[in-house]
Amino acid sequence: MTQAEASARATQIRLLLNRYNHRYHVLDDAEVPDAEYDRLWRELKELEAQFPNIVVAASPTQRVGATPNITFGAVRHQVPMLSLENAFAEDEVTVFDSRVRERLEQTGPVTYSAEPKLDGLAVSATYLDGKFFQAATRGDGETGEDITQNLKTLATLPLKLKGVGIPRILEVRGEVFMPLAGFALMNAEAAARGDKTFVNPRNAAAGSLRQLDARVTAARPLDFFIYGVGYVEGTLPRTHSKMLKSLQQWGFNLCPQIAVVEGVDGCLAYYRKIAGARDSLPYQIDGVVYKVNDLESQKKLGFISRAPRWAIAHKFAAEEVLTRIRAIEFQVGRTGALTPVARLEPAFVGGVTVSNATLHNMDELARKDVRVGDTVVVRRAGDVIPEVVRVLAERRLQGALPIQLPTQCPICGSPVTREAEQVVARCTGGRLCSAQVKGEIIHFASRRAIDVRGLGDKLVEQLVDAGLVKNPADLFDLTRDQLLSLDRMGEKSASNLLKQLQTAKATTLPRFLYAQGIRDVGEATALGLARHFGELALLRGAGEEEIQRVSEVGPIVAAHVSRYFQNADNAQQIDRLIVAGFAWPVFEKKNTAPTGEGLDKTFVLTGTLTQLTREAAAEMIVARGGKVSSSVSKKTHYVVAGSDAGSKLVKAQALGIPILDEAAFLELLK
Ligand code: I6G
Repeated sequence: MTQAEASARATQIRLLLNRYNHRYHVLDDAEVPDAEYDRLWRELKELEAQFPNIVVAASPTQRVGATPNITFGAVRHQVPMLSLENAFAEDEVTVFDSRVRERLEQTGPVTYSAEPKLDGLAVSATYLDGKFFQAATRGDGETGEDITQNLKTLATLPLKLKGVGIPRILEVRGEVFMPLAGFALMNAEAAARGDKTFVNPRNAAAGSLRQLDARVTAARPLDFFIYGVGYVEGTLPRTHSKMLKSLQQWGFNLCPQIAVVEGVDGCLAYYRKIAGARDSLPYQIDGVVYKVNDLESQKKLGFISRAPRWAIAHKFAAEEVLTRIRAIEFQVGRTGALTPVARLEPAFVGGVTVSNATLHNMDELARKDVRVGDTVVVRRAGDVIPEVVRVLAERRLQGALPIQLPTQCPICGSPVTREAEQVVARCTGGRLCSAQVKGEIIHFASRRAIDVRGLGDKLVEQLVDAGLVKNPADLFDLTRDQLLSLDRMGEKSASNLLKQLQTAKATTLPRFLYAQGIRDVGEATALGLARHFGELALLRGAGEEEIQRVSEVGPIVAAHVSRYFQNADNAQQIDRLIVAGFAWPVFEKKNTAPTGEGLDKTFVLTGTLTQLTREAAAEMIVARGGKVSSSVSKKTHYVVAGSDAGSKLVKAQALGIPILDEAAFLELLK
């Protein structure tokens, strides 16, 4: 790259960063995910490092935040409010630690204070002779906005400090944030009134602090954790951790997860611990911060451009990033349902590289109006399936057209239907559609169904594409030679698979029923059917009316079940499976209806259950006339919380919704 090219690119990035900064800091309405901002910032820093002549004083890399808004009075910071260098990979933390040790000429491990990095707003608060005097936002690092009246309304901000040794002038710095529970409650109330809700707790905190009427701020659930000091006249302890202790004794609130750690290994172990606890913390964090604990060493290390050399923010992998839509395709599932899927330019998000994201269904696709070539925000948090959050409409290419539902199945060419009022569009090809056949076999062999170990999705695809298998029963006619004819299938794998197919024949009646993939018959319904009829033959001969007596089954599911067993193809398949050797222990018949009451209620399931899967629990609720919702609101009657329950549990607690553990839930269903 030439200097002219670098200069042009740098100008372009600066314009973008200034715009994003204004949207984020002044309008509290981020245009792009934080990761996109960080990426551009790093690119600019690298360009400026490579071509020092292109650096300009107004570059965002030479400033800390946004130019402050003039709505509020200006406060000049006596000591600039700096930002932190970011590290995203462990290697970068190792490099940071090596540099610290090199500059301090220290061979042994350095002691660090490790702290969560809250996702809020950096604020400074000044005390004169122990009395609260003034507060300001960070602004551009040199000058912030005067938010004295608003900060004063925070219940956890001490107006008068207590204890001994309080410096004559003390400026503390920290993060104002909105705890998740308060955020949930505030948004639930806003939604109930029909008011606009906040996108996330950070925006809510920023919006709440920048109110012209301090009474509005007072009504908002804000909190303030102190993480350091700015201008001080007086003496302080000799380490950061002891200084924090003093601040706590004088009346300030500290983040409870702060810890002192030894060396880079201590830092990384702390990072992993906090990352693991992240979803159960009552506030949002976006990483952790390591600070050299000894204040004299901090002084020796000093600053580089606009950040201290003695601290670094170790950020979590971004959960939202920008990428582009390469194509939108339709996947066909085992019931023929068409799911639009976005093919993406690969993006690193939530710690993994993602190249596909679900668009759920046509309604969702239309609502988000995703088109080929669009720049989109993609999100992946925890183990959740990656999804397209929104389109950056201003970046849409000319001529990009809305996506239409195909009229023919993209796999088999059969017509696609979509019943009135239904969100799901379906291929009408049935077993003529290879996608449905593959889906049916994958479901049949899956862990919770027949559980054929070693028969993965790829192998099923190979078997169907090679014409060796057209339905689940064909699996049991496979020969060793047929398997060996497949690509990358060796002697050992073939004989293992044949063995596994043999073993799988010893099953249970509920599993066998669930494995048939009857529409709307999940594990809980299969269990209900098995309990009621006890024997497969009785179920096969039963009419709709008898099937409806099963407590888990309503008229629609009864019709699906009865139709399934009357279908000649299905009947033949079941006969073949039984001839092949499928067998199960006699199932104890239990015709009594469940006595659970009050199940016409709305449930939210969260966390990991041990005795049953979340899907099975959901089905049991639906079968008893209840509803399952994916989000907690005032309309939720119960939240069923397994282990590692996260923000939904927090929200339920905030809204005062009854919380059931697994045992209490099963008791309710009895
Ligand atoms: O922006 C920040 C967030 C958290 C910080 C910070 C912090 O400590 C937990 N610490 C410093 C020293 C600075 N910014 C400059």
